[in-house]
Amino acid sequence: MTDATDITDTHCPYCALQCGMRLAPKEGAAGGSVVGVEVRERTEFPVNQGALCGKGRTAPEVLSSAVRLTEPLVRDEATGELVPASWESALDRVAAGLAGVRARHGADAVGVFGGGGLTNEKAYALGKFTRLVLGSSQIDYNGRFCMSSAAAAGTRAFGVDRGLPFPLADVPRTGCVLLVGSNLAETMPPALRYFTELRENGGTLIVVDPRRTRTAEQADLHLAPRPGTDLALALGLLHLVVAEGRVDEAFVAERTSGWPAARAAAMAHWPEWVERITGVSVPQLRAAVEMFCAPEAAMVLTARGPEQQAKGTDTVGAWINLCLATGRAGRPFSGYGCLTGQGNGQGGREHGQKADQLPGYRMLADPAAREHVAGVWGVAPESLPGPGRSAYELLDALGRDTEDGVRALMLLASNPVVSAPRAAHVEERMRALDFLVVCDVVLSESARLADVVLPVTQWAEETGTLTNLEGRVLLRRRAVDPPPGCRSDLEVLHALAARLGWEKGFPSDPAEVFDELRRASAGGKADYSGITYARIEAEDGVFWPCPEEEGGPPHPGTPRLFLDRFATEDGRARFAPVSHRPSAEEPDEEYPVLLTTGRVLAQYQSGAQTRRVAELNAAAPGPFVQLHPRLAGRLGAAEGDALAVVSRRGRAVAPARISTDIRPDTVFMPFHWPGEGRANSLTNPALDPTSRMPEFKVCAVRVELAGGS
Ligand SMILES: Nc1nc2c(c(=O)[nH]1)N[C@H]1C(S)=C(S)[C@@H](COP(=O)(O)OP(=O)(O)OC[C@H]3O[C@@H](n4cnc5c(=O)[nH]c(N)nc54)[C@H](O)[C@@H]3O)O[C@H]1N2
Ligand SMILES: Nc1nc2c(c(=O)[nH]1)N[C@H]1C(S)=C(S)[C@@H](COP(=O)(O)OP(=O)(O)OC[C@H]3O[C@@H](n4cnc5c(=O)[nH]c(N)nc54)[C@H](O)[C@@H]3O)O[C@H]1N2
Ligand code: SF4
Ligand SMILES: [Mo]
Repeated sequence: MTDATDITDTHCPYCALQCGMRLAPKEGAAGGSVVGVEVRERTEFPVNQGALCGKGRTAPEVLSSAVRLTEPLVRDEATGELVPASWESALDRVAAGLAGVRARHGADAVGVFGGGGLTNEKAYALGKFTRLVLGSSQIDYNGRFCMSSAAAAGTRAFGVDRGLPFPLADVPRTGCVLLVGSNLAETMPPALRYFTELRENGGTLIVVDPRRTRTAEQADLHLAPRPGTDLALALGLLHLVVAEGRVDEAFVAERTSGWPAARAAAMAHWPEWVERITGVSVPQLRAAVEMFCAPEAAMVLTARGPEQQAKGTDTVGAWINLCLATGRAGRPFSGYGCLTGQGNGQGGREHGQKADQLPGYRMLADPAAREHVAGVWGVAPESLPGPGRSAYELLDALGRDTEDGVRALMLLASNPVVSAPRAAHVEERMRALDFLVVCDVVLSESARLADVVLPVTQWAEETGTLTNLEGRVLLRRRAVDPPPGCRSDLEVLHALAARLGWEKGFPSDPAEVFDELRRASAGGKADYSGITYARIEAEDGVFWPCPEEEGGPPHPGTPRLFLDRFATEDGRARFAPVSHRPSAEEPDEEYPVLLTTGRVLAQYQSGAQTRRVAELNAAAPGPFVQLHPRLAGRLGAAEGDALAVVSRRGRAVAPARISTDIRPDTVFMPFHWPGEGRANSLTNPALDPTSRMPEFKVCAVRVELAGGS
């Protein structure tokens, strides 16, 4: 990396809050940092107002050549080792690898797996590359593991899916927030200020989480259901809303459809039954209903807790039903929102790397959508492949010796060896591939399995747009030069396209790609056509939809959705007639304990980036098993003892962390580490029938002393 010469305003590489930050040249080496750039506050950026968490503050350390890839690597056929190679020979090998598999097994034998951390430009180019250059339908991405259940439920209810339908700044102005399965004090720390401000304004916060987290500690009311029972909980609350006469009948009549069926379903779920299923007492249910219904406005926000379930779509639907029945949607300072996860978790799903989608949140199966996008791409609509497999199904099909097996994979911006459910199986499938190419900034656990590893540039070294959890499109600007051996993902796609016969159509300049993305998204649900880099910079981001207006003043963007009408055909929000069902795997004699998984403050995702930062490793050095003293007592386990957690998929070993902050019937493991303590060795790949989300948040396990401790 060469030193930054200017002060540049940009954004954090990590989560969906996309905190604004200022990068400046670092003066002298006295600070001991390994790179010549330092992070400064950017107080005028509205979302985080200068605040950053430790991950964002230390992000420049991952720019250092010391921890990253700086030259292509190819697998030496003789020794089996990854060895340095020139860009030209590495790219030739990738083109030959992909084309060879296609020639032998057909276009759908070549798969692509992307990531929600990719910029809009990259996600767009990747989807186009897969469908045109590879001619394959087999593309999906890690966002499927993230907010796909909320996306499916949001689309079903409102006709469009945007994380929050309002800016975060609306949170302190509502009366009550029901926060379901989000530990934002650890996963988006600067956002906590909005909830603190809410309470200072006299509003209330209800947190639903099986664990008493740092977020739950801030709540006026903490409900701690058994993992996997949020659907029953939401139905129980709706039952009480009806029984207590708190339905907003006028709102239901004017702005919704489907209430009778949803009402009937809720009435079949008695509070006493809900108490038995969830472990949340009837008085607590009543208290929650009172708190939620008393003020004039209220919000329900969900995150991965209720979403990463094999019934995540229905579960989110049930929470949306609660908003609709009480008139808490489509009105100022009221509504349902999903806290998205990755830096571009929102935009990453709008521009075509999802198996069933085309740019602008268009559906691949919709003839009009195909025609529009094919027009922008200059191809015949019939030449576009149809929808492909979802993320886990794609990973599960890798290396399969069948008609429809996927024999070659191009992997960008994800590390499934650590982060995919039933990870040992996924790792085995990846090893069985004929050809694997990985583009990454570091040698991740997944990159280690590749035939070719291409070292790419990252956040501060390149320009691109991202869409944060509010639907605000942001410009992350280049602040420093990349190491000479690295190329951007767009340059990689450009070079590969050229080798595979597409000299045109894959520019490596992000501004040029964005211009095409605008046209491709025009008229779609996520319409970006009125957004330009210049506008984003001038306005601290622009909220989609923002169509380009012919003549007249430019469209202002849409910070708040649904105030006049919902985005369904008839303008009404749709209730979902949902009923409770058990988790895919319930505890039994052999596997009597529930496992849930999630995050800790100092590590990010598979840890590929944050495990390379000393300060973060000191704060969160490794995996652990959080368990209640009562369960620990039964096992004879003391703090720090090595525990073996065993599920039908596999076994993981990590030290005990004993705490009354978790239910006695549940253990929690963070998923940031590979190896022996890998939580995903245990998780259940049971999929939600609609969103195809795996059940990361609940499976049955046995816990025992690992011995030798
Ligand atoms: N520090 C840090 N921050 C991150 C990330 C990271 O890896 N590290 N990743 C980013 C990304 S991509 C995402 S998606 C977000 C995720 O952000 P969050 O959703 O806040 O994170 P999780 O820890 O996965 O899950 C939240 C909570 O759900 C609870 N939970 C578990 N099972 C259930 C259940 O059945 N029902 C309910 N209601 N709750 C349950 C867990 O106890 C946990 O406290 O964070 C983003 N920010
Ligand atoms: N058990 C359990 N498992 C989970 C979850 C859970 O709650 N529990 N959560 C799931 C969720 S919500 C998510 S989002 C996934 C996330 O898990 P992953 O998909 O593995 O995400 P990351 O670890 O962020 O991987 C991103 C990779 O891309 C690289 N990278 C960074 N920037 C770029 C770039 O610009 N280009 C390219 N080519 N590469 C880049 C990074 O170095 C890293 O190796 O994990 C899922 N897995
Ligand atoms: S909260 Fe998210 S965006 Fe903000 S500094 Fe931390 S990781 Fe980066
Ligand atoms: Mo995520």
